[in-house]
Amino acid sequence: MEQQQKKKSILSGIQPTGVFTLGNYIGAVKNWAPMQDEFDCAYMIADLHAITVRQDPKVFKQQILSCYALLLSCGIDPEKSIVFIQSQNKNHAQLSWVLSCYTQFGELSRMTQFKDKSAKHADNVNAGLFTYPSLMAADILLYQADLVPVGADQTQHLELTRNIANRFNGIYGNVFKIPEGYVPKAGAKIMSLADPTKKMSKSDENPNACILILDEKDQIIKKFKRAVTDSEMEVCYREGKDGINNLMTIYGAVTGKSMDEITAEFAGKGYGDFKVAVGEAVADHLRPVREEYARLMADKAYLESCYRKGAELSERISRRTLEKVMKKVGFIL
Ligand code: ATP
Ligand code: LTN
Repeated sequence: MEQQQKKKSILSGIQPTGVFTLGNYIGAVKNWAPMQDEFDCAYMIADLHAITVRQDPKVFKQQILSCYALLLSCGIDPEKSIVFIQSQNKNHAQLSWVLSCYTQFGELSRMTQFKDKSAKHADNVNAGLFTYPSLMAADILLYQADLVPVGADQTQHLELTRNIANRFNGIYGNVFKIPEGYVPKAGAKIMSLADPTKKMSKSDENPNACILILDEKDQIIKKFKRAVTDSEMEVCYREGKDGINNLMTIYGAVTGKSMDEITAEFAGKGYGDFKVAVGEAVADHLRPVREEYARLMADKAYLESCYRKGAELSERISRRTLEKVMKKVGFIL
């Protein structure tokens, strides 16, 4: 008899630091929904990670719920996947502590996200910001994830996760599955519309720098019209044309068109026409997300039932790994 193969497992997360940007969407969340049929998926709101930057309690609480609703609006189905809020499963914080004792100071010091964020928040370079990757390693390793779908900015954290897992396995035997990153070929790094050499980020102070996935159509078009490009006229993907390359990547991601097709479509047309077309395509693509979000936010009881179930399921699955780790290290269970 043919043996049934166990599905590969996936874990990924996103911080509830604001409405998702088009970067979060194209680089990460958009790719999560189609994986649900092929893999065993767990997706989480990384609220513990988010407090490495100071959050206002009232706003934060509201944002955690609204980001949870956004995940569902982007097609993550709580009937197919485990969709949970990180802080509601205490195993994450516990494994994170253990793993931080198997993570070297030197390794953490090399993380570019730590360097960037400590420069940006110079008045609050806290220990959590520094040990952030140990918590991320715990998130992933607790679920024995095979694949971790993320944007390009997270590959360094993933590499560190693999190193921590290998180090731990080297001492105690095969405890952790070694995860692979799953970074999209196109769109892994969507750039800021105001400065196309910088990544688009939720926490950018300039509202024109990023498209939020709940922005209205006219807002979206206005932001694209203002997007920084170059002084040439040709819509084509070429080194040095950061602004245009970024817009082409975005247009390709929401329409499925290749760079050659886009170049042909806009041959002889100016940047103005192209920018409006990108804005319209993005707004049309995001319309169902906006509509589903409004519907879900009007049904708080449903949302609560989903995250409660997610917390329970994630606790049950992750407990197995945590207990194994505790036993291996020598704790009394
Ligand atoms: P913050 O600005 O608060 O640091 P962020 O916008 O970088 O947040 P995260 O919650 O840290 O968002 O990231 C969620 C996911 O989105 C990660 O997989 C990350 O790699 C991806 N991502 C973030 N920004 C981009 C981007 N500009 N392009 C592609 N993927 C991105
Ligand atoms: N650090 C990630 C968010 C995150 C994550 C994870 C992603 C927290 N835990 C586990 C994948 C797997 C970020 O996007 N900044």
